[in-house]
Amino acid sequence: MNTKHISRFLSLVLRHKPAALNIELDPQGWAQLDEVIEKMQRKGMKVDEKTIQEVVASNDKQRFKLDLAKRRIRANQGHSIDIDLALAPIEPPSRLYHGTASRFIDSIREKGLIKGSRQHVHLSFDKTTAHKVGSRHGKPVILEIEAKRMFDDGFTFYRSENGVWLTDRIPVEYFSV
Ligand code: HQG
Repeated sequence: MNTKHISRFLSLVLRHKPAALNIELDPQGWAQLDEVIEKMQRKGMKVDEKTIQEVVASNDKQRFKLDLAKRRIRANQGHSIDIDLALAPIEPPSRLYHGTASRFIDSIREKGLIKGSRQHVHLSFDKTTAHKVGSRHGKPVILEIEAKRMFDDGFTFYRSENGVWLTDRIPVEYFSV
């Protein structure tokens, strides 16, 4: 099992489906590292503490975090299950970007950006990242969001440990034209 496969599997378990590994996450999304490793091994996956540490450290988007004692692991963002990352609200920059696919645009222009199955709408700090995010879904389109104006109007923003900006929804009036 290579690093990418392990990362994919951890994303599934830590963001969406802990039952796939027969584990439970605590309210902040942490899993016990020992238990994760043992249960992955039981499934025939060749992992140990060192492999997991390497996956966490080398992950292109820094998707995972180990706690200080390296006893627990969690995903930094992207959850569909109901956990509380306990992030502090923070003032966003003037503009943030959302990468999506052209086939969603009509619906987005009508309803605004909604979080769908995830816990937040995800925004990128720069256009390059937004472009990559959008490409995952099809022909990429980048929306520019007037984040600071939203913040001034009372919307709450968070930034995950790996630099993804998160908010609840984005009404259409905050898209810059
Ligand atoms: C779209 C990746 C129709 C939205 C990235 C997106 C991110 C609408 C899709 C993270 C809509 C949801 C999340 C509306 C939003 N009508 N479509 N009103 N509002 N959408 O995958 O933001 O690689 O749940 O534009 O880096 O693409 O997994 O969200 O296209 O941080 O670590 O509905 O996933 O990180 O798709 O990506 P997703 P996302 P990882």
